[in-house]
Amino acid sequence: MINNTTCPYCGVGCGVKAEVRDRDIIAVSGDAEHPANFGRLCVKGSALHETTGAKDRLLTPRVDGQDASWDSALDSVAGRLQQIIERDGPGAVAMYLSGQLLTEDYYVANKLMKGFIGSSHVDTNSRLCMSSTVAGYKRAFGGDLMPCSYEDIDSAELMILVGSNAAWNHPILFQRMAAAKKANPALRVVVIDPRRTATSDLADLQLSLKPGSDALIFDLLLSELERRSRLDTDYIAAHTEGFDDALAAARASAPDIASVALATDLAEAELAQLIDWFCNTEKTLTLFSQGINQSSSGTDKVNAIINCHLATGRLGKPGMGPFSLTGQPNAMGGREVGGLANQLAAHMDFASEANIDRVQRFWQAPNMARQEGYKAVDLFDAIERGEIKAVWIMATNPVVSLPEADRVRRALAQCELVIVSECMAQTDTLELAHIALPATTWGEKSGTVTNSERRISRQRGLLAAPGEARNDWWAIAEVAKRLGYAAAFDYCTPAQIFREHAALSGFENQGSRGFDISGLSQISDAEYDQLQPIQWPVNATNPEGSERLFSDGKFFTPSGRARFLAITPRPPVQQPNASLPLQINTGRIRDQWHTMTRTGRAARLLQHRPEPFIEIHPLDAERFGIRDGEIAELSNELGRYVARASVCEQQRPGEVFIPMHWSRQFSGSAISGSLIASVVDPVSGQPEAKQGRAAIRALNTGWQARLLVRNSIALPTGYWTRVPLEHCTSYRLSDTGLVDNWDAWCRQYLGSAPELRLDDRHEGRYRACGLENDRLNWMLLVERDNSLPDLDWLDQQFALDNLDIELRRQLLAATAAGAQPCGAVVCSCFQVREPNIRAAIQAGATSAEQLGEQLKCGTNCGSCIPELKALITDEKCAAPATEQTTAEVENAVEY
Ligand SMILES: Nc1nc2c(c(=O)[nH]1)N[C@H]1C(S)=C(S)[C@@H](COP(=O)(O)OP(=O)(O)OC[C@H]3O[C@@H](n4cnc5c(=O)[nH]c(N)nc54)[C@H](O)[C@@H]3O)O[C@H]1N2
Ligand SMILES: Nc1nc2c(c(=O)[nH]1)N[C@H]1C(S)=C(S)[C@@H](COP(=O)(O)OP(=O)(O)OC[C@H]3O[C@@H](n4cnc5c(=O)[nH]c(N)nc54)[C@H](O)[C@@H]3O)O[C@H]1N2
Ligand code: SF4
Ligand SMILES: [Mo]
Repeated sequence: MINNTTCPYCGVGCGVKAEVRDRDIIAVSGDAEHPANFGRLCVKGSALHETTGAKDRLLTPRVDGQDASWDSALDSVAGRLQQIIERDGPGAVAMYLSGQLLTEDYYVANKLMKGFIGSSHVDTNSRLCMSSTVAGYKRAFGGDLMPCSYEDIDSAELMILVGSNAAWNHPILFQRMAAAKKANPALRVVVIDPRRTATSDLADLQLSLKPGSDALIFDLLLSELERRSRLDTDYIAAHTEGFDDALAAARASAPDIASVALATDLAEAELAQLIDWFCNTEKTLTLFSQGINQSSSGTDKVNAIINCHLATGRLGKPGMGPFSLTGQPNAMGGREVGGLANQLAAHMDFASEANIDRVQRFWQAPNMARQEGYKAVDLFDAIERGEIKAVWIMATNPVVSLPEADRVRRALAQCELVIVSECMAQTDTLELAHIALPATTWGEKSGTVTNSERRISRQRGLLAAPGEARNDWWAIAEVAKRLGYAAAFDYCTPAQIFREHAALSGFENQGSRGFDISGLSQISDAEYDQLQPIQWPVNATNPEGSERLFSDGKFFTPSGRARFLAITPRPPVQQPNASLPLQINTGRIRDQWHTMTRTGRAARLLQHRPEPFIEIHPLDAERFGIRDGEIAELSNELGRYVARASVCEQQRPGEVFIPMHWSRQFSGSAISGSLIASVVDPVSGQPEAKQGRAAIRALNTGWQARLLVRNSIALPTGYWTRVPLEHCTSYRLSDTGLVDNWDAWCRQYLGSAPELRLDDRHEGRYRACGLENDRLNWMLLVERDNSLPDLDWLDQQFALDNLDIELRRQLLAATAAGAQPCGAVVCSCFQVREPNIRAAIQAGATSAEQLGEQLKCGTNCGSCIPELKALITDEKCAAPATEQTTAEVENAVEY
């Protein structure tokens, strides 16, 4: 049977068709009718069916390390919470939620905490993600209201991507941008990012600015708009307030192009080009994401962007507007229910008594929280101080994703009561739980999510929950009942919760709040089941939803006018200095999702970037003695991060880029948050995760090895990183010092002496296999170079019951007959590797299209196309001036 549902990864919110057979999702494809993706899926979405099922799942509740029944686990949660509330008051209890919960889960959690337990210490990982945007929109528009629609991409004439690597992080939207550019060659694309990324591939203009200096550019744009008489003075007069102050501030901080060029490290000509395009292009879309938000002045940056759109009246119309690309599948839904500690519910906050009173009456709440709670960083500080005694963490992994990750770990380790609702069996945070509650996840749970363009879509439960896994909303409601609030939490279905949420959005609204889905508050269970993707608001005025907000020039501020904000740009707080000379930039890679708890299980998603890395500029590599491919350590007063150095020119000298994904489950010390200080934006509380600082040193390892094992092992000290394969687990190991006796090493760490071995000291090569009943149990390959046989082939050998002589010989030989050449997978959809692509280029392919025709790479989701193009350029540069002979080409592709 084929069912419609929604992808649980990024905020693009693609519609998915899932084919269910024998209680399993056997295939997924894009939903051709879904307006977010029209049938396309990126590689993460395409691999969804590979990450479902009971393997590696948390399957039973656990209390104090022991398996427990749900009944007793829920009794423990309620009993221990009650005890703490009675002893220390409701303020001693907190919840830490996630933009990956469904709206229904989120609504129930928020209601329990803010209305019934009476604590507003409910925050969410959206604090680390979108909170500066929320604050910026609220300041400008009087509500957290993102005005645009994906279809604006189709008609835009200038797209400015600021702090967004959409090619990797919003791939399907990026494909839409690429298609728009193809259809309209006049469309200009500007990428503002200190780093060159896959997104830069689409750029007509790349501004590799000094980290954190974005607001200066937008202040400059504002003052230049005025200087060149390109303001929409009618719009400013009719629909806005605060323009004069904003202009004065912009002029003061960005007096002219020359001074801004100096402060942002950009060329005057580059800025002049941007100004020229911005001044002269009505249909301008500014798309921004974490390069703007994750900053100690993120809110101001958001407003600096919005100022330019207000000054030109460029919002509320097709093809234009300040467009925040949300990260998580339901970041938007969390904002709608009020999941942040400074929100109350349904876009009401604690600022007005009338709102608090309104929500209290709607919920019939006995213990209404009356003021804002702690934002994420403050919340974990309060846990560390012992002020908060109990925290319930749901669908997020804070000991990896929060700044000062090591301190967060210590704080949780000493917290009196840590409850973790999680779907996977092993996560860094789950290890610290007193009570673990197994949650259903994608494919099993039902509810709604809202994507970046305010479009509400259904996720549908298609599979039976494995083991004892239960829906998060159910677990919260059960705890609420045990705390004595049965009547208010008597939910049987997500539809019931959704109707209540929709009703609250319309409750005494009368046009005062932009978030209004009261048009959905009466839908029947059947209509909820069939709900088609729809953009809010959905109410009497917009029964079919609405693509765009503010078309009428009316805003939700007290005056009904949009507000300009006077912005004085501030540099990042974490500035490199003599002892911590490098600026650290952190972010995402194409095939992994956050802390890898799910995407880290799909072997094919770990082949593009199988290891944590440090991207460093050649000049810095030379300065600090770092060699490409060697293990290096970044460190500062907060912690350390150890990974493989990748010397490349994408980032500016003095800056390094590290991925945010690796946790202790996948590598020894590669948590980026360990290096990031808890510096936050004063308005939004969002941490400055994009600008850390550290020192670097080469670890000068004595050996490097790959280890494949059937069963898990206790790892030696030193560097390690793990890739789960189908039949075994693969590790890369490395350490300082030399091992004299590898046989003894195998006995110590792998539990048995090698049965097959090749010890070629001269070549620096040692290969050994441990067998059990003719089956491969482990294999260790210590090599000086990286000329290993293909991992897939090695993995297959673990599936065999009987290793014949020929295979044993091949295992020890340098190359294996059945093995593909090694090399990173560039196209994950079709598993096309770099050596094959290079070979095709050397054989004559000159475009990504030709490569696609020959190898299929880039023909599904397209997110590897920028890399295909980069390889073509790279090969062109590497090619000798004369024509290569066939033999030379063949030589070049021998691996
Ligand atoms: N593959 C994949 N996709 C994802 C996710 C994932 O984990 N994996 N996560 C999702 C989530 S939750 C989110 S929030 C989004 C995030 O999506 P993005 O915001 O696109 O992701 P990041 O890689 O964190 O950061 C974007 C860029 O900001 C740049 N940057 C750093 N400092 C500055 C600066 O000072 N100014 C400017 N202009 N740019 C700067 C970085 O170099 C980086 O290229 O992605 C979503 N999509
Ligand atoms: N240094 C640095 N740090 C960052 C960032 C950065 O760019 N740099 N980005 C920040 C951003 S934007 C974000 S969004 C965060 C993300 O950081 P996290 O939210 O910590 O990351 P996830 O790995 O998505 O964590 C989600 C957890 O929920 C579990 N889960 C999945 N589905 C369900 C479910 O239905 N129910 C329950 N109960 N559990 C479920 C998953 O297995 C996983 O353990 O990281 C932030 N931290
Ligand atoms: S772009 Fe990829 S990860 Fe994002 S929703 Fe679509 S399929 Fe999922
Ligand atoms: Mo995010």
